[in-house]
Amino acid sequence: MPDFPKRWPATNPGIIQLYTLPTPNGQKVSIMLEEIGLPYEAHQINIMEGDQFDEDYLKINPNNKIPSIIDPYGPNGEPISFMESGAILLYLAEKTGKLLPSDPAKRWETIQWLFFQVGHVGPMFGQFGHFYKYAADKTTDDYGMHRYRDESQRILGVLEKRLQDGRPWIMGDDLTVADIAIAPWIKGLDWYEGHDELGTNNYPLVEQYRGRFYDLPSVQRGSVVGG
Ligand SMILES: N[C@@H](CCC(=O)N[C@@H](CS)C(=O)NCC(=O)O)C(=O)O
Repeated sequence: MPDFPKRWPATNPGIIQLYTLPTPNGQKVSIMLEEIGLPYEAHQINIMEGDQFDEDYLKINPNNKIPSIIDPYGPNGEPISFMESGAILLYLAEKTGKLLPSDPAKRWETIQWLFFQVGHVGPMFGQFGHFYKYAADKTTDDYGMHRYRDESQRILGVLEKRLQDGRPWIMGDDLTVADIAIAPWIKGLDWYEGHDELGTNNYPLVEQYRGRFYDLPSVQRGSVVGG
């Protein structure tokens, strides 16, 4: 059995252990687990209280962030633990053969959109939220907020264009890890209360996409895990 962080003991050490909080990055993994139907046990890592710096937790997530997982039965039946939600989604998709197309071209296209979220959507929306809401009283200079607002708008435009042919999901008719990664970040914009500043009503297809995603029962269950 792997070394579980002592502060968060596993009740059922034979199933996947998830360390999380229902932020967009956290939701990505809990929604994935609900959608693919793998049994798991969730532990709340309260990043406002500094849980992410716990010495044992740093062994599975040296970057002190949520989410992380431990799979007691990883490759070759050996335990594996790791960080980075995009990597976790790919791992779980490969483990179960779900939410990642088997056709190579489609598979790589899906991975491309997953990386688009990891490299652009998350970091840019997150920085917009920081400057617009959380650090609004820390600077009188609008430069940072405007830079990340403009970049977030550009990204919303890319997604709007992708959905223009009427496809329900990023890859077409089938839900994939790309949606599991992207949609929680669209939903996450609510927290920043910056819809007017971003002009999100200029991206109606993205808004409908988000609604479609959060109507799924697996998403409703997964999006509150760790709260
Ligand atoms: N690229 C990482 C980002 C994870 C991340 O930024 N997590 C945030 C919450 S959404 C966090 O744990 N912050 C705690 C901290 O910065 O100390 C992933 O996708 O897993």
